[in-house]
Amino acid sequence: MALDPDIFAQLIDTVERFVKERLVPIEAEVAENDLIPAAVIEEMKDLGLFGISIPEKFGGLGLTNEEEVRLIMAFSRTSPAFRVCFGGNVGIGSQGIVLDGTDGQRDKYLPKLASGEFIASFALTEPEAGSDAASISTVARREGDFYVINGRKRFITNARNADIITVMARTGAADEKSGAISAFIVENAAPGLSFGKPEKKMGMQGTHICDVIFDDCRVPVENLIGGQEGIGFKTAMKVLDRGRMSVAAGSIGVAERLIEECVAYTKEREQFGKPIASFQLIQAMLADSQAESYAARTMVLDAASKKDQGESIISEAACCKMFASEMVGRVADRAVQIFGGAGYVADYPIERFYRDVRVYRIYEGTTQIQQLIIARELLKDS
Ligand code: COS
Repeated sequence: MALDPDIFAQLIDTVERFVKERLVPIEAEVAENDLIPAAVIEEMKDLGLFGISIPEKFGGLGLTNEEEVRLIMAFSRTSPAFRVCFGGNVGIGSQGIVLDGTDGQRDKYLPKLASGEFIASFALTEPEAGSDAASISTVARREGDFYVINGRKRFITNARNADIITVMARTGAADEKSGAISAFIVENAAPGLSFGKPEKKMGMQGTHICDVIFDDCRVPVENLIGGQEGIGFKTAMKVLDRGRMSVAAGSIGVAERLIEECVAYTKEREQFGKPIASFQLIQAMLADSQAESYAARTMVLDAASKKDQGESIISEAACCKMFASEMVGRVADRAVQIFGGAGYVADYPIERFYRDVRVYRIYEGTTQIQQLIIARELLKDS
């Protein structure tokens, strides 16, 4: 159920102030140190950000889809790295349990995820299985009251500091595709679990990704999500539908921030004796960015409200993820162009945002995978 509009407006106001006063001033420092200060993460917990998508009865805010994307847009007018702190708890790390978990799994994990006491991560991708997610080769073999997991996951965000990881593994035959995949909750203390080295990335400093290695890793049978083998691929796909809306909303927040930076810069920077904002070729770039960002905002709000009305939004979520992530790539590129040399050097935030947003077109399904999903939904027999 939607929050009281006044309470929701207050929440957005608080988030906007937190972003402006607390996060924007430390963006450069976070990127430089590749670390988000622990005190800032605690403040995010106090704001309730880790539990926005978790139902109230488990201690979360239980926001509607529309409220959630509005909040993420407001929060994302800063380095995208900050959203990653709670992104797993709100999206792909927790939603498997919210959507398909047993009552026992929900009772055990959701309150801790909602408060931020536990950090959640999501492990689907493997060295040989990226876009073709159904081809994963990590195996979970039942042995009495345990599953024994063997395999390797790749590029897993927040894996090292996660308390639980939602892991997709094969419980059926190797030649069977999606119907042979199950999802597990793996706690960080599970025997046989280890991590690769943190990868050096193009952007998003302050967030870390690494391999997750399962070497006869033993997981109790009660941690099989939904208590049923073979439904894990569908769980992962449903979780990704939701995650893709978050990526789209995040793209819009960053685009709006970049447009704001561009407007301020063009009014202040003078060439040929006047502010560059007075030149129509500059205005055209500002206008294109504004129109595209507004289009993305409108489509994300529409898709979220459809979801709140109980409609399936598989195609809409893919459209939003594809359009918004490509949009912010273009907006960031124009921002570099508008700032010129100042957009290429690290004294201004533009070059950092340009690198940060590049991953939006890749993770949680590449643009090309979103195209496949949209076309599949269009062409399937009704
Ligand atoms: N919600 C519910 N069920 C879904 C679904 C969704 N969004 N998407 C697919 N399914 C179901 C299908 O209906 C099908 O069910 P049946 O077997 O009962 O018919 C099953 O899942 C398999 O679907 P499909 O045949 O479409 O699977 P494919 O192997 O063709 O793969 C893509 C589909 C390419 C879309 C999938 O592999 C994908 O999303 N890849 C990208 C992975 C990704 O985003 N990785 C990022 C990792 S997290 S950073």
